Amino acid sequence: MVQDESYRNVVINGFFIIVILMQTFFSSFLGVIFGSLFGCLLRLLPPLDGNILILISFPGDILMRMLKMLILPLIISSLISGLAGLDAKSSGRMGTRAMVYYMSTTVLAALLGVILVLSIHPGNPKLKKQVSVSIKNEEVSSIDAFLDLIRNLFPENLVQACFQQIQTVSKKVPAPPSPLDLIRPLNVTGLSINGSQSNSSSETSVPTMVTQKKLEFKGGMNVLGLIGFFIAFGISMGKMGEQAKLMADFFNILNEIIMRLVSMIMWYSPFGIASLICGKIAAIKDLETVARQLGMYMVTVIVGLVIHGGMILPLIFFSITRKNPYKFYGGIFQAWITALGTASSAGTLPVTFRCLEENLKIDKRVTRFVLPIGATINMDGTALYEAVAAIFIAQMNDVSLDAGQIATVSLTATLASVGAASIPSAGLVTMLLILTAVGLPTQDISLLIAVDWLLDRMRTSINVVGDSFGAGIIYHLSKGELAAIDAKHDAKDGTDMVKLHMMNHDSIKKPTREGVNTPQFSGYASLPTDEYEVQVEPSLHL
Ligand code: 7O9
Repeated sequence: MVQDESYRNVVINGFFIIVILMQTFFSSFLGVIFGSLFGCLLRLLPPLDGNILILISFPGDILMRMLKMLILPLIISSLISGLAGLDAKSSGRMGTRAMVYYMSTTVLAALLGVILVLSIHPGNPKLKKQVSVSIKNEEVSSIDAFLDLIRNLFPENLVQACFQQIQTVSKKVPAPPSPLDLIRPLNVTGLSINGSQSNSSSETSVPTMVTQKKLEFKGGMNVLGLIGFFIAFGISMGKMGEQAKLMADFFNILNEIIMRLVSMIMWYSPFGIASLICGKIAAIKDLETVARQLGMYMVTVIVGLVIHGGMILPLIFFSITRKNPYKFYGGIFQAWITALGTASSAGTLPVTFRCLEENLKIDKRVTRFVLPIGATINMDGTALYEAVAAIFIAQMNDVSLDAGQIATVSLTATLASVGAASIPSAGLVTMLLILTAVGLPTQDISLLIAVDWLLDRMRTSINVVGDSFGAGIIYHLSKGELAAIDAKHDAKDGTDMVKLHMMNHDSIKKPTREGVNTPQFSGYASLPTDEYEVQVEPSLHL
C-alpha cells in the first residue's frame, strides 16, 4: 500500500512539474509577444509610457521581491544543514571539486569570449563617433577592491552584513596647508597620501589635491561574509556530531519550510516572469539604432554564451558523468527561464534549488553546500561578457592589444566575475577594473549600457546553468563519499527505530506523537529507495 502511495505521489509530483514548466514556457512566450505589442503602442502614445511600464512590470517586481525575500533564510539554512550532514573530510573534498570546476569553467568562458571577440571583431572606431554619452569617470583601484573583498569576508557585525557591505571610497580633497607652507611659500611638490604626486604652486594659490581614502558602508547584502561565517558554523556543527543534533534538526526544518514557500511561489512565477519580460521588451526604444551600432557586439556575446552553455558545459558534464546533459537541461529549464526573467542568479537561487532537488534528485547535501557558493562566485556568463566588452572597447578605440594585455583581460575578467558579488555597485566597478588594468578609456562603458539589460539576462542564465551543471558533476563525483557517510551513520545509530516512510527524498512527511519527525542528521537524501527506515534515537539527551 505504501508502495502505491509512493507511486501516486511520484505521478502527482511529475504532473505538477510538467504543468509549471509549460506555464513558465508559455508565459515567457506571451511576455515577448505582449511586450512587443505594448512597445509599439507606447511609441504611439509617448506621454503615458512611464506609468504603463510600471504597471506592466509590477507583478514581476512582486515576484523578484518574493524570491529575494527567501535568499537569506535559504542560504543560512542550506549551508548549515548541508555542511552539518557531511564530515570535515568530505566537505573539504567537495569544496575542492567545486573550486576546480568553478575556476576552470570560468577561465574557459573568458577565453572563449576573447577568441570570439578577436575573430568576429565587432568593434569599429566609426561607431564611437556616432554615440557620445559620458558617465562620471570614477577612480577604482584594484588593490582597494581586493582588500574590500577580504574585509567583507570578515564582517564585524553579522546583522549588518545582511544588508550592508564595506567599501573603500577615494575622494580628491584640497590638502590642508602645512606649517611648512606658511613659513616657506615656495613651489613644492605635494605628495598625496596614496603615494601619487601632484604639482602645486603656492604662488598661483592652486591648492594641492590629495586623495583621501575612507571606509564606507554601502547598501547590499555582504554575501561573502555571510557565506564564510555559515560555512564555518556548519563545519563546526558537523564536528560536534550528536551533541549538535538539535541545531541540525532546526536548520533542516527551516530549509524544508523555505523550500515549501518556494514551491508556492512557483505557481505565481509564470505570471511574474511574463510581466518582467513584457515590461523590458515594451521599454525598448530606438531598437534600430542600437542594433546597428551594437548588433555585432551583441551577436558576439550571445554566440559565446550559446557555445559555452550549449556545448562546452554539456560536454564537460557528459565526459565526467556519462549522462545525457540535455536531459539535465530539461530539469533546470525553469531555473533557466527564471534567470532570463529576473537577471539575477541570487534571485533565481530558490528555483535552482528546487529544480536540482525535486526534478533531478541531486543529493541535498551537495546542493545545499555548493549552490550558494556557486551563485556567489561562479559566473561563467559574466566572465565571458566582461572579456568581450573590454576587447570591444579596445577595438572601438582602435587600440590593438598585445598578447600580454589579452592575457590580462582574460585573467581580470575571471577574477572580476569571482569577486562581483562582493563589490558594491559591481557591474560598473568590475568593468572599470578590467579596463584600468589594460589602460583603456573607462568612460566608454556608457556605450554598452544601452544593451546591458538584454545581455545581463542572457549571461545570468548561463551563470545559473553553470552552477547547476557544477552541482550535477560534484554529486556524481561525491556519490561514494556520501554513501560511506550514510553507511557509517546507519551502523552507529541505536536499535530503537521509528519507521518513517519518506518519499522521494522528502525529509519531513508525517508528524508523530513526539512532534515533527525530522530527517536523520545526515544522509537522508541520497538513499536510492523510496521507502526506508530512519533511525531516531530516543536516547538523545539534549
Ligand atoms: C547574475 F548566494 C546568495 F544567494 F546569497 C547571493 C546573494 C547575493 C549570491 C550573490 C548575490 C549578489 O549580490 N550578487 C551580485 C552579482 C551582486 C552584484 C553583481 C552581480 C553580478 O551579476 C551578474 C552580472 O551582472 O553579470 C548577473 N546579473 O548572475 O546575477
